[in-house]
Amino acid sequence: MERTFIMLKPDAIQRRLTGKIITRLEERGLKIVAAKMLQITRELAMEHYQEHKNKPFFNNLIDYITSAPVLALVIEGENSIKLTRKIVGATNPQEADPGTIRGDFALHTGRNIIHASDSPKSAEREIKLFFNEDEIYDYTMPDEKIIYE
Ligand code: YYY
Ligand code: MG
Repeated sequence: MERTFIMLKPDAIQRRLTGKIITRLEERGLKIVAAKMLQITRELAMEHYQEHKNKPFFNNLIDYITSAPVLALVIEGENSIKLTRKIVGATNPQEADPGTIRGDFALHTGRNIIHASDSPKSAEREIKLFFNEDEIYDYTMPDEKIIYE
């Protein structure tokens, strides 16, 4: 089983979309193994988005992501990193397919409501940045034997 890092950004919380977004991940068969609401510090935001530090949108991105609380989650399931990126949709919501989270709920790249790790390396790094090992739960769901072949 693979773990990935998801974050519902401030606009997702402000627009009361938390339940709808989490439902999409759960209904697909993915499992929540950690969850935390927090208002990100500028320091953590800059660390999380370090790969973009020289991009023109970096300051706006940091302002936005630190502006109000977010919901950080660790999601587990087979191939969860790629699968979650597909469920989330393209970075620019105007290019995201209908049926994806961004394609159904967002309009602007700078307000694209959700983050999802893009590779195993980022997932590992981002999970560590937001969660201690003892905040991540190892448990089984009774329907796992039905969902997986
Ligand atoms: O991984 P993903 O969130 O889909 O996109 P990234 O290319 O990693 O960019 C991170 C984040 O930065 C994006 O979700 C919105 C913001 N951003 C932006 O505001 N303007 C851009 N041109 C590109 C990205
Ligand atoms: Mg990214």
